[in-house]
This record gives sequence, structure tokens and C-alpha cells, in this order.
Amino acid sequence: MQNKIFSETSHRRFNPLTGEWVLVSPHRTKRPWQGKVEASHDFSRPAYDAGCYLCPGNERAGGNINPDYEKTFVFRNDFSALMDIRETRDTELNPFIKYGSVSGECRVICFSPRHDLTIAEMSVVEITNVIDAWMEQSEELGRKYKWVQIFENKGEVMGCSNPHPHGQIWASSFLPNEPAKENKNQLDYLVKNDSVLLKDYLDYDIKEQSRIVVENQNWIVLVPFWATWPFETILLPRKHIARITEMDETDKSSLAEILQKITCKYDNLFNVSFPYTMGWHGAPYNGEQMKHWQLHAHFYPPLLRSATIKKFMVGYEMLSEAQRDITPEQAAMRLRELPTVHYSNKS
Ligand code: H2U
Ligand code: ZN
Repeated sequence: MQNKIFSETSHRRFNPLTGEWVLVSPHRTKRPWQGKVEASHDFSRPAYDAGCYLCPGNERAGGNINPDYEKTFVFRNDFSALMDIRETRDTELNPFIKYGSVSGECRVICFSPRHDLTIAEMSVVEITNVIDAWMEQSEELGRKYKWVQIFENKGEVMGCSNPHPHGQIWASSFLPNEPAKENKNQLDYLVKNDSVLLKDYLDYDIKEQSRIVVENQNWIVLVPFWATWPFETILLPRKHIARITEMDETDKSSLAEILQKITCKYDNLFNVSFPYTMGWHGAPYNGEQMKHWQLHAHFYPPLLRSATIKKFMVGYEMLSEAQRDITPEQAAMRLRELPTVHYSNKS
């Protein structure tokens, strides 16, 4: 009965992390999958591009010169959205005019000196260097700021300005909207159940199996029951880890391995360097007890049917609530069946 609803009838699914619903319309995908697998749209890139502001030795906007870095390279964003100011204050003039001054820092992290790579094409050792940089940055910025948002915007369709593999780090004195929702809902769950929401959900989905995409010794990637984007996934540790800074050597190396696998699967879905926004959510750095938090990464990819057909969150989504056709279980099955060897590597 339940499975029939999930695969055949319009229904809503609840996201316990955000407290929001998503409308699922599986009957619209009755016909077999007809998304065409297109030839690669990627233009091959050189390993070094003299015109790239992220390549080693090149000049950035504002005149700074990148060092000849060999692994990863982190620099202060030349166009930071946040400013490092001494004091912050909230003001409420009346119910309509409420605002706060905020402090923060924005940094850019180059994942590799190679202009032509992406995480999917990097080695496990090279990806581990990226994880090291994420951990070091979180450690440093977490001493000063409440929230450290690590993320990667990949692909032109996501507004990424440069194909050189890179991500960003925005640290802020305040807890932004999305982690604030997750903080509240995870805390409520702990108070009510005396256990960790995402640990319990993972245990459930391991038994259920239908949404698992790829797993290894320490990590699991799955399409959450409440996913809104067609091929959205969540990456979860098997054990309880509140913050990215708490990972040990094994967590790190197996994380590098699973990151390579999921990004390869994504690229193999439509034979294209798969665009997405990904980022880490973990406990805020405000010194409080954070047992309710389970570290995780979200992947939000916009593509729907092919390398060029994306899902738009417009119309009903903007005015009412998020909606999807392909079910999370169907999406997980498709991703699960894909090889973890990159399509450009096949010989
Ligand atoms: P995106 O491609 O995800 O937009 O990230 C690129 C970031 O790099 C962007 O935030 C910064 C932009 O502000 N940037 C610099 O800091 N220096 C530059 O010379 C160009 C771009
Ligand atoms: Zn470059």
C-alpha cells in the first residue's frame, strides 16, 4: 500500500530537517525513462590557463598574485559578501524594520592547481588534500565565528564563474536560515527521542535500502526520502560526528573515496561534468552541547532529464512548495546502477 502511494500517487513528503513538505508526483513519470544520454558537452580544458584567476602564478582581480601552489590554495575572496567587523547588533525599530549588523569572512579554496580537473577526476589523495583544507579552515574560522559554510558551486548553470576546481567558505557571526532550521529540528528530535535524528534516519534507510546510492566503511550517500531536487543526495557518516573538524584519519580517507564515487556517478548520469551545489552542515561553533547535530553534506544538482534539461524551482515551487516527478527511490536506483569509473576514463 505504502509503496503503491510512493510510486504511483501524488503525495507529500515531510523533511524532518527543515520542517518543510515537498509534493511528489510519481504518476507523471509512468512512461519508461526516455532521457537521452547525450555525448559529452564538455570542452576539454588545458591543465593551465593563463587567463584563469585561480591557476597558480596568475593575477586575480585587484592585483594579488596566486602562489605556485601544488595541492590546495585558500585566499580571502576579493569580493567578500561579509565583512570582519568588531561588534554586531540587532535592532528592531518596529515590527517592519528589524535588522542586524553582521560580521564574517569569505574565502575561496582552489581544490587543485590543475585547471582541467574536477573532484570526480581527482585522485583519492588529492581529494584528501581538499578535506584537510576544509577541516583546517573550519577549525580556524570556527574559533571566531558561529557558522562556517563550506560549499562548492559547480557548473555554469549554477552560476559558477570559473571551471577551475574550487569552492568557497563563508564564515559568519550569525546562524543563517538553513542551518538554523536544521539546528532547531535536530534539537527537538533529540529532546523528544533521546537520539540523533540523522543517525536514526540512516539506520532506517539502511534497512529500507531503496534510497541508498553508494556506501563504504564510514560513509553512506543516499537520496533522502524528502529530497526536492531530482538527483539530490545527502552524504552521512555511519558514526556520530557533530563537526567536520572531528573526523579521524579513516573518516577522512574513506570520505575522499566516497566523494570520488558519488561525483563520478553524477558525471556518468548524463555523460557531462555534472553541475551542483554541494556543502557541509555540522554543529555551529558556539561552544554549546551539540549532541543533536550529525555532520552531513548535501548535494543539490539541478539537472533533470539530460545534460541540458534542468529542473526549475519556479511557479508552484516559488509560490506554494517544492515539487518533484521522479521519486527519490527511482533517482537512487538510477544513481546506484551507474559505474564509479568516470566516463572520460573508460578504455
Ligand atoms: P564562483 O565561481 O562559485 O562564483 O566562485 C568564485 C569566487 O571567486 C567568487 O565569489 C571570487 C568571486 O568573488 N573571486 C575572487 O576572489 N578574485 C578574483 O580575482 C575573481 C573571483
Ligand atoms: Zn585555472
